[in-house]
Amino acid sequence: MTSPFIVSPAVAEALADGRPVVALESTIISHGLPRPRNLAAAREFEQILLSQGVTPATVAVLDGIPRIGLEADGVERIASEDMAKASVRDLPILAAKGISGATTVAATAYLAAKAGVRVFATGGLGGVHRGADQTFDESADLSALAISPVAVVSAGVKSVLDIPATLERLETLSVPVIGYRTTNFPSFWLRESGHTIDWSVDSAAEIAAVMRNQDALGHGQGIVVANPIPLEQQWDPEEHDRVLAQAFEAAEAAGVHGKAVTPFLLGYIVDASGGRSLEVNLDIARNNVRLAAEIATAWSEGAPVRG
Ligand code: PSU
Ligand code: MN
Repeated sequence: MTSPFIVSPAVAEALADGRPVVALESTIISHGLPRPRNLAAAREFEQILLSQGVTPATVAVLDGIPRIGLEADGVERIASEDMAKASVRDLPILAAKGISGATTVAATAYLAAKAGVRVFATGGLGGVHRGADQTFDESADLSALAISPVAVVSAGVKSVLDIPATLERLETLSVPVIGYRTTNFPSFWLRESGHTIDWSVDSAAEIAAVMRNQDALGHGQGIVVANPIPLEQQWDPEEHDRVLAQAFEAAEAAGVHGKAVTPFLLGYIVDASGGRSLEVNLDIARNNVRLAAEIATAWSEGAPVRG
């Protein structure tokens, strides 16, 4: 059988030469950012990597075929077409039907790892939803990281989710959670969620050393690298708290339940913040892309197993 996915020539050459590569997800472009800002953002994330000497590997499913690394037209397609949101379990279905999909953190991490790309930048991770004790709504991002050896740089999870439950599930799944220069797990728009994690690192090289030791131990999990947004770029905490409280009240008043709650809240938050949450969202993603580039560079330089 031929390969079930296509690695772009630029990514394949970089991997073969041992040069740094960073994977980028497409759901954030297709579903997480409004048009036309999303196309500009997709191009900008790739450009940031290139300017740091790193090959971008934006991941998406085009006409059924998972792609690790897109050409310019592929980037345009994820930004302009109405694509399915594709998690790991959707990949074989999209393949059989020959249709396109924007990959979530779960599917991006899974495909990146299969292709040998070991570092991935995103904005926020999916996690355990509030009320999951009733709905069982927990993102497959968590279970995918349990089987995908990729270091994922994110700014934690949005406070619309259940952050302590998300951290508990990552513990159960044996996925290391490492704060970049912090032990306070970030809550996406804010530097600190108030929930502490056990470990922090001070440098990209240290994360590469953790990856190497994880491999040496035969541990096939990913790593969550929690990278808080710089203080001067974070959303004003008072406005954040006020808008989130309003959003939860509005969801209650509108009688929104179950899986509809999160999209409702996120849509409400963007509108009620007058676009401010969106600008912070973009700064978060840029910041994560830059750190991922440093980690991929350290990884490609081949640090010794013991750091
Ligand atoms: N969190 C964000 N922005 C996003 C997502 C999560 O702050 O765009 C996207 C990511 O692609 C993530 C997905 O993988 O949502 C998780 O969706 P679900 O909860 O349906 O698994
Ligand atoms: Mn879900």
